[in-house]
Amino acid sequence: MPMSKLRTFKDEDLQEAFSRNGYVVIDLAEPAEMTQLAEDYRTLYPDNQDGCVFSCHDSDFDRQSQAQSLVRQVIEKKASVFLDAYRFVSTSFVVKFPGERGVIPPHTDYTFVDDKHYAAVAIWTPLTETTAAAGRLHVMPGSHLYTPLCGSNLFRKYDGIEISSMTEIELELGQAVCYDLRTIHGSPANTSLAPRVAVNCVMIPNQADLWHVTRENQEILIYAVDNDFYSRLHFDGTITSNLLKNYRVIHSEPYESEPSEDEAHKQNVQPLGIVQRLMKRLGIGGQRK
Ligand SMILES: O=C(O)CCC(=O)C(=O)O
Repeated sequence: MPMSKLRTFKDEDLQEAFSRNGYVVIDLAEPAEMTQLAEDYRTLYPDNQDGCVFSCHDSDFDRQSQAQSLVRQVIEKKASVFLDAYRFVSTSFVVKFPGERGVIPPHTDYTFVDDKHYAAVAIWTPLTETTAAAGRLHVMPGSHLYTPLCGSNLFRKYDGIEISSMTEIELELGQAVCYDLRTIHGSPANTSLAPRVAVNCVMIPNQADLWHVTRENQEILIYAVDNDFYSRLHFDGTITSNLLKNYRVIHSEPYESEPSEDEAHKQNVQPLGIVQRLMKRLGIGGQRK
C-alpha cells in the first residue's frame, strides 16, 4: 500500500484543482456522443417517471445491466484519457423529471476505497442541455477533505446546507464534472418542462481494493467487494445484507453517532457530531430558514 495518496489526474493543473476543491470540470466527449447516449436511454426507458431516477436502482436486473453497459461503453474509454490508471466500478443514468420530487439533498456518495491512500472519482455528465431550471449539480468545494465514511445504513444528513449556498456547476454538452466521492453534492428540482438526462460513473485507482462500508449497531464494517456487488446492490436493507454474506469484513471501527439538534438542545450541549464538526469547519450551518 502506498504511503502517500495516489494521483487521480494525469494533468498537473487538474490534479492540483481536484486535490484542493474536490472537483474539476473537463471536456469529456463530443456533444453528439452525449446526444446519442440520451437517445439510447430513451429507447431503454421510454416512459416518463417521477422524481430523480437512477437506472442502477432499476429492479429489472437485465435492463439495469443494459443501461450500465451502454454508459460504460462510452464513458470508460473517455475517462481513461484523463485519469491516471483508474478502473471502472459502476455507472447509472440519472434522470431528473420535472417536479419538486426531483430534489437531491446534499450528501456524499458511498466510500468505495480507503480514502487515506486513494480517491474514488465520480464522472457526472449531462446528456441533455442542463440549464439552471433543469437542475444542475451543485457541490461544496473543499468538503471532500472532512467528510466521514459513507455506506449502506451509514448515510449522514447535511440538513443545515442549502443547495442554493453551494457551487452550481454549469456544463456544456460534452463536458463533465469529476468529483471526489467524498465531496458534498446535490441538485435542486427540475422546474423546466423536459426531463434532464445525465450519467454518473464511478472509477477507482487500479491498485485500490474496492470497499463497501456499512453499519451494524454501533460498529462500522468495511467489506472487500467486487464490481458485481455494486451491480446487484439495491438500497433495500435485506438485499444488501444477503449480498454481503458473500464477502468478508476487512476492517471495523466504532460508529460515532451524531446528536440531533433537538437532543443537543435538550441536553444543553453543542451538537458536535462528525457532520456538525465538518459544517463548523467549512463555515456552514445556521443557514436553515
Ligand atoms: O444527478 C443529480 O442531479 C444528482 C446525482 C447525485 O447526487 C449522485 O449521483 O450521487
